[in-house]
Amino acid sequence: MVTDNRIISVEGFELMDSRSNPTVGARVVLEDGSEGFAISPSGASTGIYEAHEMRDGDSARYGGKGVLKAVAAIEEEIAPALINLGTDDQRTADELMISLDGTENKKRLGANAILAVSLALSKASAASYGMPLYRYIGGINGNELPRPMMNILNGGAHAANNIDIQEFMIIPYKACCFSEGLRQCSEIYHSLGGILKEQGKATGVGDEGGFAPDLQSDEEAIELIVKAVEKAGYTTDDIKIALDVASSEWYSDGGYLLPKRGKKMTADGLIEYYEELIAKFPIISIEDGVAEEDWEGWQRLTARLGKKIQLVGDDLFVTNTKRLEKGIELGAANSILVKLNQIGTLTETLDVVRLAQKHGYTAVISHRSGETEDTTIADLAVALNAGQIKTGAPCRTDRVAKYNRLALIEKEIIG
Ligand code: 2PG
Ligand code: MG
Repeated sequence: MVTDNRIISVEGFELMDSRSNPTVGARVVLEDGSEGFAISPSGASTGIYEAHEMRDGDSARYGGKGVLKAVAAIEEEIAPALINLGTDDQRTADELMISLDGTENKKRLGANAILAVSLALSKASAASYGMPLYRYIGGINGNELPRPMMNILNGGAHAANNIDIQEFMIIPYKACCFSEGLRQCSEIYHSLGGILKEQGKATGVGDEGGFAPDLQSDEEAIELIVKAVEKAGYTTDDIKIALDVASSEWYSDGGYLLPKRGKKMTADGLIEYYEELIAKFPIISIEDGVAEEDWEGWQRLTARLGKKIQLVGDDLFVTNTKRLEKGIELGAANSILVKLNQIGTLTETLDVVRLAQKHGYTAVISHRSGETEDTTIADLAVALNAGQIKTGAPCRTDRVAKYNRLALIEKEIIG
């Protein structure tokens, strides 16, 4: 449908994320008075091929992490280009911003600036149609609530403990629906907290709300989770485990150095290690098992484990169609992690998910470790029938906001 509704204003804001770092917000207002507001998230274990997150580099403010330049890019360049544009075509607006930026990785205007505007525009358009965002993006077909992958124990770059693996997630595999899965995960989260307390271990949390104790080994983290599952009254048939190894963080000189334990490993050593873990524990998904540059390692990992479990490419694909095309061609991974700010526009994100689904790759919609109250990814997961969302522990409002949004969507769709 084409209307003559137009964009009348685009504003940028320097706001704050969950790690107390500045991030970019944007508001788009349409001629009919509809408004959309969105905030870009920010990663810590970022992939080297991600779109560029623009920071000021002025050490006198926020240790150089200010985003006033990105805000200026919105107000001085993006706004004049978008004002008066019709709003029915998100793709046209996103492509306009991409060509205005003119670089391969959005480094001139900043993907953090472009994404905030792209999402704010989609929300303004949804509001203008009187539709929730998931319905505007997904149409009448976007109805499936995702299963959460909840990161209840944090390590790697997201915690100051001695665990090398970044994320230990639980999946409510048998839950009938989203709200039941949410309840189960929350009960297990509390059960894990209780076990850690009983054992005299730290119960402080990491960046994504999962506990972050020091442990004997990374494997002990999985043992504790299995205990927590059982103590909460569930079995390992009900609840499965997913890991985000985030091994790009370990990659150097063609090998892997697990920084906290100081252990050196090869890609084949890692693959064997995963095989052992899968044999012992109910692990059904491993993300970034090998590094973003190690295509051969990915091919071997996929050949070995790709029929048994989900192998998710995060740093490997960076939500980028070209990198996913390469992965499909080489037989690397069987799933893609989807993070809007890795690529920088809603349109490109939708394109990459379509490509993945066409080639039988699953898509896991994901938060970043630096988040805000923005809940766009909850709507996106439903719009795309992705079936899976990774958005942290049921702890910290930046994570819980997404779960609460999904609970509301479930009520709307299912009643
Ligand atoms: C990841 C993410 C989110 P970050 O590696 O998958 O959990 O972390 O945002 O730090 O890249
Ligand atoms: Mg990851």
